[in-house]
Amino acid sequence: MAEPEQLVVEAERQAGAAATLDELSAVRTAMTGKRSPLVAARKALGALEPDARKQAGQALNAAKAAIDGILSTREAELSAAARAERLAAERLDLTEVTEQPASGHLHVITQTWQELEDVFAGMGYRVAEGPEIESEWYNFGALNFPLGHPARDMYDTLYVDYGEPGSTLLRTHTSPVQARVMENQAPPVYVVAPGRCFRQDTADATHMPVFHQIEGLVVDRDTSLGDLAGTIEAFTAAYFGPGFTSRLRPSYFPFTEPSAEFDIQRPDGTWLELGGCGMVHPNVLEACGIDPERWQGFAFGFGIDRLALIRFGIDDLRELWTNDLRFLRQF
Ligand code: FA5
Repeated sequence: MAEPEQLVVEAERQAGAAATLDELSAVRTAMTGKRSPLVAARKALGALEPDARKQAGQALNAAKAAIDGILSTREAELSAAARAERLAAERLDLTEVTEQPASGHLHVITQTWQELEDVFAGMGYRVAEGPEIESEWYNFGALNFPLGHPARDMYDTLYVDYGEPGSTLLRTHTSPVQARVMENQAPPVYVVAPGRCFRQDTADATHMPVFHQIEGLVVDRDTSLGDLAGTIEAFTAAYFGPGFTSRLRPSYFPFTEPSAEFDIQRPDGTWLELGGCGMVHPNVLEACGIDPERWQGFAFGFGIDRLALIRFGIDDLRELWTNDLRFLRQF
């Protein structure tokens, strides 16, 4: 029969060799179960003399305790290893990114629009908004275009099939926001109104049927054409930086008198027409409930899309609408 010490050594060997908890469980059955040498040795004790039985019994008890200790130590080791393995398998690292997701950015026109708002906010202007679907009154009537006046033909208007024929349209410029602001705000007024405009224009390098303008309106006491020219120049320097300058050329708009077109000169010396401007016509002030004897104003409106062309050195407006990512990613 195996000596108790030998059983302990054997248990140690087998427990050490067990690589999993299942294997260890088999070792436990073999070493301490009903058919184990330990149990067999205990059964055989009855045949011994009392003294020898006592001695052998104590040796078996000590061996059993040692074997139980070995098994539970090994069980703890294997449980820890199994747990570590499970954690590793279930690990989900939410911060681990193997491939950078594509991140977008604002479109050139949106960037330009926001930068313009910033420049004018820095000059003390508030931002105003108006509807894209406008009434004939705000787009033309309030702006001193009499019904049937040929100046209305300057704007290739897109009419909306709503209400009286010709009463509702897609605004052809941001100037109707001038009238809406003056109706609702007592002077002094310093606002800019960026927004989308629509005309029946054929798309080419400098025209699109849908485009963007930013309108500026100032109504205050003793406002002069000099203030208007100074404002355009201050804006040109603030937005484009040194090397750029501006000029006004006489022009005609029904809602301003005198009226001018303004151009920007690029560092290479070339000029590009950017927009229109002028002193707000007394009829417009009156139509909006402002006394032209007490208040004067100036207004300007220019194309945001054309501005983006100058600013980013793009040579064709249509590029901005192709949604070709290879083009758009450059800005
Ligand atoms: C106007 O629209 C006037 N409302 C501007 C104004 C405001 C004058 C306040 C006086 C006082 P005009 O039609 O010239 O003016 O257009 C102004 C600018 O809008 C143009 O110089 C151009 O930069 C831009 N623009 C006009 N039509 C288009 C188009 N089809 N595509 C792109 N930009 C355009």
